[in-house]
Amino acid sequence: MECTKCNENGRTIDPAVQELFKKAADEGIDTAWDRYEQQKPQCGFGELGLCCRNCLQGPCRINPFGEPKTGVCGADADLIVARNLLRSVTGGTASHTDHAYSAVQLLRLMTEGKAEYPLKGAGKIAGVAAKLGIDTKGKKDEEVAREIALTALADFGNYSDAPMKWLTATAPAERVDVWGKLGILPRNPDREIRRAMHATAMGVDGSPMNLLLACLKSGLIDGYAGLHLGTDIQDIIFGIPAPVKTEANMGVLDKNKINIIVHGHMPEVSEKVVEWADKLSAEAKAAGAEGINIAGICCSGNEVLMRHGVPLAGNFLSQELAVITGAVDAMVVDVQCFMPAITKVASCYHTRIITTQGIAQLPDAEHIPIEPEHADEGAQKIIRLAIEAYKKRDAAKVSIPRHKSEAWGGFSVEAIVGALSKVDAANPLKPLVDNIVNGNIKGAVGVVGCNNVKTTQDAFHVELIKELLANDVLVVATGCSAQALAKYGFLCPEGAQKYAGKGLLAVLTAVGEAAGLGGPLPPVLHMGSCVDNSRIGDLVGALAAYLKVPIKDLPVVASAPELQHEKAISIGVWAVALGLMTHIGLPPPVLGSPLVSKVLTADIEGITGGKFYVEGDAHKAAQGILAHIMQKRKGLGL
Ligand code: NFS
Ligand code: SF4
Repeated sequence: MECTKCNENGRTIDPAVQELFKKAADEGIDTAWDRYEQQKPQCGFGELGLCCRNCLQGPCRINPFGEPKTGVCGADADLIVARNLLRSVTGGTASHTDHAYSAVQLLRLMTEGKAEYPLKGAGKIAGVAAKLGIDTKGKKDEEVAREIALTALADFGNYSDAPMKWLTATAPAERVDVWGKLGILPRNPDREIRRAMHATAMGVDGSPMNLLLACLKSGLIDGYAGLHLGTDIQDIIFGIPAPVKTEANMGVLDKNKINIIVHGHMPEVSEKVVEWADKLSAEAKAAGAEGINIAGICCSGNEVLMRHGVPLAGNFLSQELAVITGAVDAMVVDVQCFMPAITKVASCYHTRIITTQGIAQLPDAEHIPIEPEHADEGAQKIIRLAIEAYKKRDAAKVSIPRHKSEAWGGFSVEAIVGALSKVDAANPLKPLVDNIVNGNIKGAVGVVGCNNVKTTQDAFHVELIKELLANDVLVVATGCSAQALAKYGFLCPEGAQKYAGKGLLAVLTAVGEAAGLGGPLPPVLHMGSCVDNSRIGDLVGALAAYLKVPIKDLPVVASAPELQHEKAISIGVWAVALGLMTHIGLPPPVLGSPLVSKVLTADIEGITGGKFYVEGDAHKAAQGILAHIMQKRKGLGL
């Protein structure tokens, strides 16, 4: 791995991306980093959250150093910041919830025989049904799956004041109680999202504190109607992930094959592309290629990595560079995190950009809908378009960096508990807890989230996790953070020897050997996409239940070092509501309100037990996280 210092302009530590920057410069192609330069200086009012455009009397801006102190309507800095924050959190929540809703609709159509997807996750059905109180006796899998889908849809149609069922059924009872007392238990997710938009409109909620409580509620919708519901339903449809070996970074692209990148978030798209790439490989060979190679970017990549070991081309900021290799024949996108710039970059090559969802189209892309009822037809069209594009590939423009690392994925809670049960079948969590108690493992960190052009790509993920692992902290990862760590060898067994402290290494080795891996577990366990942060929530909840303490008392911290998307903010709010200290590497636009900043980073700890911790330096963040872990250990008498 190259160090940050070898990267003079501070854009990325990824050697493959650095190599492709040179190619981009030679070919005169701009990337996100160039466009970021063109944006500088970015608006100070916006950065502090002090700009309001919620009515046509604005935009109004608050001067943090003087006048004006209010907008035309009298809204002050605290109110404007709180309103803007609620809109951001709710934007993230809407993204996750809409994604989850698509999965639910697919499952419903499957149980009506109307969708071209087989049910692959029968093993998940009983557990989810039990939590929801659905009787499974004498029923076929499809029947129970249908009841599960209808229960989810009932949450989305809930017109009563009862809280949404997915939350009360899957969140720890202690938390449901805390949230109930705060009056923030969400009812129907759609209705609450509507309420948040209404509350933030001109002349409605003027109380910053009330708006911050609404933020917490929005975070809970994200956690349960978005993440938890999404993961449960996707596991039922596509199967529960199990440990699988693959590779990560641009070197996974193959110049002799037709390269198709799946990018976005919806496994109903990426799964079909993977399926039909295999079925149509003869057509690829007839076109002169050695076969079809699928690689992932962002969470679509994570979904098929977790379930099929599909290799990873890169994370969020790598997306344009993947096209710049000249070796990508098609990039298939669905929703979220693909940059509109991608079609412009693709226009310099033979690469076809294919959109698949009605709500997510691009002017210069090919639109091939992937819908439950006709998914096979759509996927075949996509593969054939990629084959056609391949025939036009210009070999002179192809340059694939050789960099890649071995990476393991597939660590669902079921897989982790499965590995631990090889050590203690009767009591799988006992070995983990015993090692936390005896100090071999000091605590655990879930590292999640994006890349952000404002920080050196991957550097924060890597430096932070290196230091935590060396200090015997168990690390699980999702999203583009897991992808960052995958590229530098943190997700393979050899990484354990290299990065884990002595105590942690002993545990990883004992569990890995008991589970038949013939060596240690990887030092960072890849738990999936960002929606799969629900898996981390479940694991933490199970640990708390085992120890009979609230989550807030555990030596566990969440971190999103390079967060970018509104979704990362809404996940963070959910983590804080769960009771976790949540580190973020750069602040959301709230610093214009001393009140909001103080509530989020301090006062809220007295309410949920969690809080945000903002630290932009990797070493300082690691030290802050370790100090918090040691303090929580002390609280538990360890
Ligand atoms: Ni999460 Fe996954 Fe990546 Fe950030 Fe985007 S892909 S849902 S939002 S950028 S981690
Ligand atoms: Fe200005 Fe108030 Fe309108 Fe916002 S809602 S734009 S602060 S007048």
